[in-house]
Amino acid sequence: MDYKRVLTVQDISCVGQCSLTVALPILSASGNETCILPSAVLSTHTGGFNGWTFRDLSDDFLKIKNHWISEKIDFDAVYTGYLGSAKQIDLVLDLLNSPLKKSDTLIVVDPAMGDYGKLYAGFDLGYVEKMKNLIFAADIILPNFTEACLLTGNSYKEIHDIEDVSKISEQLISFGAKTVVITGISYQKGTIGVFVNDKNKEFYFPHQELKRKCSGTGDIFASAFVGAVLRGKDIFKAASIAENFTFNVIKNTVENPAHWYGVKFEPLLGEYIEALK
Ligand code: PXL
Repeated sequence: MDYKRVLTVQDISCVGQCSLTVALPILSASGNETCILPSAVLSTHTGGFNGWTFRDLSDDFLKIKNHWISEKIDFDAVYTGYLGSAKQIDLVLDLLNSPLKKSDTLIVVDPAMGDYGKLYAGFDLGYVEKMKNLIFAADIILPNFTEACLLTGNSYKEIHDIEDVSKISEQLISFGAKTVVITGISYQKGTIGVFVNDKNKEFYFPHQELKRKCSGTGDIFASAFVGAVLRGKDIFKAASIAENFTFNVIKNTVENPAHWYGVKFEPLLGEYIEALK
């Protein structure tokens, strides 16, 4: 079995089941060595809690990067998620131009910055512009439909048109991304799914839309997808494994309104491991 070393760069939201508290267990469950570079530490995520704390770790970022370079460490894959500021996008770009990245290192970018038609708290259009530079550097990008619209200047809709989604994915490819995977695509009420365009082929994996919207599902999908790709699955198989896992963890949470802040993915990690076999 392949055993890859992946670096994931995103925040630690101490409570809230998103970013590193999701990426680390899922990537480890995929059977790969998982290294982390925390962009910031927050007491909770910003999607529904009030008065969260935020410590920017940009200063540590450079020191950590330089130490790794001096130790001759490199990575088979780099996967970025929520970054606290436009400055941190520059730091990631700098990291991708360093010896930490080999010529064949896979770069996966989840431009985590919005959902349901809106930017997350604390982000602005300057951040969106900056994110385009990271898209340019990526092999695979994993925006949800909101992020895909923000990046391409299209307006957000809840029900999507097949031709519009295809056109938006082409626009993103024209920005430099080699493969575009857009989550949260709904062509009709009651179904939702993931759309993949790898330049040669387009594919859509739909499933039933569940009643409740849950936070953190983009990070679950992205982590499960990256883990599957690192286990040698092709982009389409990886997207379907990640989509099934995401659907099942939402189903596992949906009847529990007190669990509004994230999804109960941990009891289903065994299913994910089985799906990778
Ligand atoms: O990718 C979701 C996410 C990650 N990190 C933080 C967030 C969110 C979504 O709201 O606030 C801090």
